[in-house]
Amino acid sequence: MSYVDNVLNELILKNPGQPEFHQAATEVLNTLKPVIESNAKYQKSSLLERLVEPERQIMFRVPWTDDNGNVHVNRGYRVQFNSAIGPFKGGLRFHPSVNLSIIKFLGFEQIFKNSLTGLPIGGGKGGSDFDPKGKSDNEVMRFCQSFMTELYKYIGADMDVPAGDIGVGGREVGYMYGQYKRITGLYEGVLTGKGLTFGGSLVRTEATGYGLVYLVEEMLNAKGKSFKGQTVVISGAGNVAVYAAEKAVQLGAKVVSLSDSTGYIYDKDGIDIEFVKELKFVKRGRLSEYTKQRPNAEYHDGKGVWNIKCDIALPCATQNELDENDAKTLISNGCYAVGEGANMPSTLEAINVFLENKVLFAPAKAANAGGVATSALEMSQNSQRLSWTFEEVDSKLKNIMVNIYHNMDKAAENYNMKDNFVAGANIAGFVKVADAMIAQGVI
Ligand code: NDP
Ligand code: 2IT
Repeated sequence: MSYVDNVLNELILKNPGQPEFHQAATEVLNTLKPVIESNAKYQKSSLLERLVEPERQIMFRVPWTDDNGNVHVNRGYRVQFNSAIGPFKGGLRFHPSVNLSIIKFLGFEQIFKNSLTGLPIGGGKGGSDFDPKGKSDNEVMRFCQSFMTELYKYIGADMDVPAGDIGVGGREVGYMYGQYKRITGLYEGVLTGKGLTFGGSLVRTEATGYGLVYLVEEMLNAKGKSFKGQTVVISGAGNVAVYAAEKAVQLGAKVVSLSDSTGYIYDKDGIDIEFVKELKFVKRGRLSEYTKQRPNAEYHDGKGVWNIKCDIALPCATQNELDENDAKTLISNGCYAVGEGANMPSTLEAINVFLENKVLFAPAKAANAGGVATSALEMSQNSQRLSWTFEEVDSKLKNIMVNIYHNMDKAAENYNMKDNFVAGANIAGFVKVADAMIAQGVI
């Protein structure tokens, strides 16, 4: 049995009941085989065994009181996966589905994604099974304060810098930042995605969606194509989905769908993005209300967004939202390019279908790295005690995404896997972290 297979078997035995973590590790380690097999130093230093074991995993009680005086208890997590190339960095997810498996898969992927940005950030992730849906602002604030009252012990501007993810946006980051500052007395860049009046960076809100479209545009350009005139299907209706839609439209595409966990909308004339922003980010409403504004659009309950005919698909909701059958349906409807805005949205089987059918496939670690890259730019601005202009941050973001595309393209080609960007991204992200770990000794 090969070294990689051995490590994967051990990982599955040692981490029972963590299917998402198994899935993420299987995808990465399998694509690393050619690198591992041609470089004895990795096996010799048990590099993979070290890489798949988080440096530290923190789980804690988060008690909070609702508006009626009832006490609730949620579970908080922070998995500090790898700090070889910089302080732990990665988002916090608040969603009822959060468990250790989900946080570990996200933290593991974050290592390679952060390495791909070219910036000095390690990998981590955290969150809670708290459900912000239907909670008042005061309830969300009390939850965030309780969460930070425990988490503050383990984070810091040069140690671990959390940010947003599903269910965590500007409001939640603001409440957590206030509590961190109150407890520690430190006014430091300990969180990113902050409000613009207290250390936040311009473009951070838009960064993941914009970055996704910048990277996919570069991938399309390399094949003599572009977003211009193309029909785009997007899933999700949150931070990533909405700003991906906005940038795709700016580049001349027509975006005909968005979705949430209850259903999806199809607007053949092109989604009214300003209306969706107001509906989702200000009123915190549901997508089903979209047809009130646009009576000619359709709202459908349930899944099914991948049945809509398109040229380009951008899954931007959540893990495993696009399976093998969805991949086949997309291809039979003429879809030739996919860019993953969400983390691990495609199942392993779906990825294989895309690769076998020569679909241009930009994997999450590369395609959605613009959010965390801009977070790292926010950290730089905080250290400098300066704020850069929108144009300055946006042009840095674009540059980073273009470089990521070319680095993953080159890495795939170097190992005779041209256009397999899954392998290219994993290899390019891995080598830098692995070599830093070796240089730093047995850590
Ligand atoms: P938001 O909370 O802003 O939006 C999430 C969207 O996805 C909502 O429309 C939500 O619908 C939908 N969704 C969430 N969970 C499910 C589910 N189980 N089934 C179906 N739909 C679901 O999160 P983001 O936009 O920030 O995150 C979306 C994805 O992008 C995630 O995978 C995240 O990890 C990834 N990502 C985010 C980055 C960021 O900077 N924010 C950076 C890189 C990746 P509903 O409202 O009904 O729950
Ligand atoms: O998955 C991700 O990269 C994020 N949720 C963003 C993390 C960050 O630190 O900005």
